[in-house]
Amino acid sequence: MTITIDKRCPEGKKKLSRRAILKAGAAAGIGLAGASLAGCTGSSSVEVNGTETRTYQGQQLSSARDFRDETIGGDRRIDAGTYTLTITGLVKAPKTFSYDDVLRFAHHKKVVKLSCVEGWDATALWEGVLLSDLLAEAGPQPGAVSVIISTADGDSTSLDLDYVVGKGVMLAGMINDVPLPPERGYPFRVVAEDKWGYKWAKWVTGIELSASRGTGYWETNGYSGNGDLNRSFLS
Ligand SMILES: Nc1nc2c(c(=O)[nH]1)N[C@H]1C(S)=C(S)[C@@H](COP(=O)(O)O)O[C@H]1N2
Ligand SMILES: [Mo]
Repeated sequence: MTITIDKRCPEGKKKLSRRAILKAGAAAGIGLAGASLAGCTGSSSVEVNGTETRTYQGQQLSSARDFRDETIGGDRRIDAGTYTLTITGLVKAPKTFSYDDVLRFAHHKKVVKLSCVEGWDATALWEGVLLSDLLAEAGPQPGAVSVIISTADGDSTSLDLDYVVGKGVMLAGMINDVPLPPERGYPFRVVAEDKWGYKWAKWVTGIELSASRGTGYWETNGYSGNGDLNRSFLS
């Protein structure tokens, strides 16, 4: 799979001041010295391919450019032609899907708001496939309770299997009727409705069913494991 790092955005601006992030960056071999942040969070740098829908069923939508970039280690650019999504762990038959394989599953559309712990939110129309449909193809085994999602920037997060199935959590490839810009998670990101933004994994490359919750970057740095929006995000 071909993945490149957008060097314009080595780290989220605010997060540069956080010691924990600096440590994580160092561990991941991401050099920060002298990194220029110019053009990183600027909306003009986000290339939108097509004309965005900005109202849907009477609801006003944010633009794909209105989101702030909250990425810990720089945006990733993934080539759809070599992209793979693996489904592993407590499943009867592990799977590897190509970009086209994922798109063959039934499409769903929904307006959902993303809220970040940094104090901003954005509402968009998301289109994608259901994580539960992908998992059904692999066949969850008894004992699987958690869905651990890994991403091309080397991070992971987890969502309870009950929540993923019950809520109809999507792996979205479109925002406002245009393909996700790389900054928004192309080719696929999680739409974790009712969860804080750090659960909305971008650049998803792996899904693992597990008997216990996984902890990714945000969860190891003090954010709650369930990420429920109606509760404090601090663990
Ligand atoms: N792979 C990956 N996904 C990620 C993040 C990240 O650093 N890496 N940041 C998360 C956080 S904290 C938020 S608030 C949202 C922000 O979405 P956006 O970057 O599309 O604005 O993405 C989430 N998904
Ligand atoms: Mo966030």
